[in-house]
Amino acid sequence: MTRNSTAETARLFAEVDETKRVWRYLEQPVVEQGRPLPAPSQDWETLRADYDAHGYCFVADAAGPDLIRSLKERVIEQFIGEQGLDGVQDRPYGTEAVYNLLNKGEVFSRLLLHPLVDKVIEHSLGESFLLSAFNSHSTKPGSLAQGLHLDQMYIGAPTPMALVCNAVWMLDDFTEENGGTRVIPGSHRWSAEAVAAAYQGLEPASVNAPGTIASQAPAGTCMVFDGRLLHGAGSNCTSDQARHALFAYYCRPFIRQLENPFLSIDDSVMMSFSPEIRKQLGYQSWAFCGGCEGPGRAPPLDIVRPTRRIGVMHRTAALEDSRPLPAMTSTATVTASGIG
Ligand SMILES: O=C(O)CCC(=O)C(=O)O
Repeated sequence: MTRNSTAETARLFAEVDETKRVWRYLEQPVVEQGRPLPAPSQDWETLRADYDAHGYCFVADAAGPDLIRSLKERVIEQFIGEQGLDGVQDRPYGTEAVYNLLNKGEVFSRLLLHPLVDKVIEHSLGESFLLSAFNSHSTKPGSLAQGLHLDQMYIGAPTPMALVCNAVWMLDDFTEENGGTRVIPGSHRWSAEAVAAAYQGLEPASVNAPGTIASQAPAGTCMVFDGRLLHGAGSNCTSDQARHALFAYYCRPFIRQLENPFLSIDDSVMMSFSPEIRKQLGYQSWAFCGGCEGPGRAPPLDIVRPTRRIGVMHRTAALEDSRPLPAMTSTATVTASGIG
């Protein structure tokens, strides 16, 4: 604290005051009993009431058809390029994942900073939330159901407010048949005992879990759900319809991000983002957390880092949509100038 100027100290204390606002989230929202299940909407009051009552809501037409087409092409191309590479998975239930999307095409960053989606996330997590990970999860014909789980299970204790939430960008229509994410509406407000009884973990399951329903909405919808909601990928019973989706996962600003953006995103890609995106990735401090050269001291947005050599990393980056995929067998060293 001694390093901070008076003005910085005043700002820090103002931010700590923000934590008092966080405690207000302990006052549970008034939940409308008997509210119908969520349907896609762009009306804020509808989204907020759906989210509070059921633990999720559908932002209608959050991305247009051209953008959805580009995202789907890029994610499929990247998945094919990464096959056989260490750390890239066909997941146990047969779904396909691509991680660290922001490093793999400018097109993915176009989904960030959506005003209505971010408004729901802020409602869930408070101000200054962070993007914790951005991955694709696609069910394939014949893929199994994923066990019922919570996205904040690693916290290890029930919480009276959401600590994380997920924004699911549907690149295909989500249906019962193609594995639309299964949810138990309202389970974000269940007791710890009720959650523990239904919790299955991440093991694949041959049937969809009892008590769940499929989230169903057209491609272009963004479903935002509370980190305490019991959910899992549904089994894909079709013979020919994959269900592609991008999962942007967010956390409160005092929680460690799932993917470390400072190590996994190439410097040149990071610097191509707007300051607002960089802030969501962690170029911000909040209260005493995330400071740089002193508790709570905000990192400069254009920070230049000292030369560093931290180890060998497999090349999985496709930095521009138009760039041909690199040979995926080569390795690269992370240095101050990015992937070399
Ligand atoms: O693919 C889905 O529908 C859900 C994915 C999920 O919850 C997970 O991977 O943890």
